[in-house]
Amino acid sequence: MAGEPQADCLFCKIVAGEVPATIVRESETTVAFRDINPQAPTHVLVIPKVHYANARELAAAAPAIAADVVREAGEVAADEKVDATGYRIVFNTGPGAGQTVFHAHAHVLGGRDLQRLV
Ligand code: IU
Repeated sequence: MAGEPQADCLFCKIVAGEVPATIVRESETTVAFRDINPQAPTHVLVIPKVHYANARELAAAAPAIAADVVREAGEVAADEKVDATGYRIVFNTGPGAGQTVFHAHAHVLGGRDLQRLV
């Protein structure tokens, strides 16, 4: 059921402590951990503890938790001291956008010159 842990979901397993991750922050509703394949000096994923396939489904079903994810992403940037120089929060949504893990997550990227995308 939507929102419930999925047996085949890697990020649900990280939330459950069944798969190791380098956790940098945790809140009642979110977990933030370092990406295993970092694309920038700071590359942290912020995920909701509840399972939704992407940011749109999360925001539709649990808008307060979607807001928690965005707030925690900003706190990660401050913790990592990239808030002054600038950072990017990315929600890849759908395979065509490069989404490979279908549990909503925000990438927090910083610590290098990030090219303007749009
Ligand atoms: P994407 O937006 O779905 O492509 O992001 C998934 C990210 O999850 C990607 O950057 C992976 O490097 C990252 N990741 C991870 O941090 N730990 C894992 O065990 C696996 C993927 I699998």
